[in-house]
Amino acid sequence: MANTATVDLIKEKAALMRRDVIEMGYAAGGRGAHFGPALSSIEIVASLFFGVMNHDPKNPTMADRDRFVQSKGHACLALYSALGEAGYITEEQMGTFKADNSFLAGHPTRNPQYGIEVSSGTLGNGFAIACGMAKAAKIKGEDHRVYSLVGDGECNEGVIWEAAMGAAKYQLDNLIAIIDRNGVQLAGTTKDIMDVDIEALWRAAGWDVLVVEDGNDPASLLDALSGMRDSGSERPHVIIANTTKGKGISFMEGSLDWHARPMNKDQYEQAVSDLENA
Ligand SMILES: Cc1ncc(C[n+]2csc(CCOP(=O)(O)OP(=O)(O)O)c2C)c(N)n1
Repeated sequence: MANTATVDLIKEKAALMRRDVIEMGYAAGGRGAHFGPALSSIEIVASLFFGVMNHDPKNPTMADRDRFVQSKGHACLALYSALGEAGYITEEQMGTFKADNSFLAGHPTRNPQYGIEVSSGTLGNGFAIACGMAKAAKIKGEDHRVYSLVGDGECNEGVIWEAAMGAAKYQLDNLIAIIDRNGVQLAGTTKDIMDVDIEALWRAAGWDVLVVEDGNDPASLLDALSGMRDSGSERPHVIIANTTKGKGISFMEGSLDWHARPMNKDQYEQAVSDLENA
């Protein structure tokens, strides 16, 4: 059972991160932001940064740190908000999201000094890099884990399966993928676009598979993440977390309209009110 104090901390951080996502995305003005994809994954990212991973914002490149690879890079606001709340980046830096010359671009750009391990945004590639990082850790005898956040739509990419089969072949038990199964992609639902049984596919690729029924619930996520981490299995691990796209904002939840777009003042005020009344 997850530790209550840790669950409370993750809930507190998740609430702050949701507010950060809205503030950063609204400040980006007409450039817009991927609100829905970031909001579905907040509890997953918060659980990793504030409950599971071995990392130190004061020593961001320490050799034995666990690595977080956000393969669904378009949801970078979830990562940036965690980096802000953990102390890797300042509030002032967060305010530069998508501004010219900012290192906080619309998709993550590798910058380990600030906790950004991998450039991502081309779906599938971040996960493949995560597999390579886990293999490299094995070769070098390093004792850390690699966590990779993957979209359910992203599982339509061929590179995912090539990399997943390789990870199983090389027994990368230091690799944990988390699928943010929010059921909505860019232009349709995952069911409409490619109706496949991803649980069966991951099993067939040779991975240990665990489904989390409520992937926006920190206690369930913590149990799954620590269970997978400590399972003793030689296979790589995947957690399929059922989430809600746009979680926490009334007019975004489950909506196809809020994959990515600018937010106007009325919408911003409604979003802030939703979070304040949550
Ligand atoms: C290789 C590639 N093809 C297409 C895109 C455009 N694209 C960006 S996000 C997205 C949908 C991703 O859906 P999903 O993985 O379910 O993530 P969600 O937005 O639901 O979190 C697409 C098709 C891309 N970034 N990379």
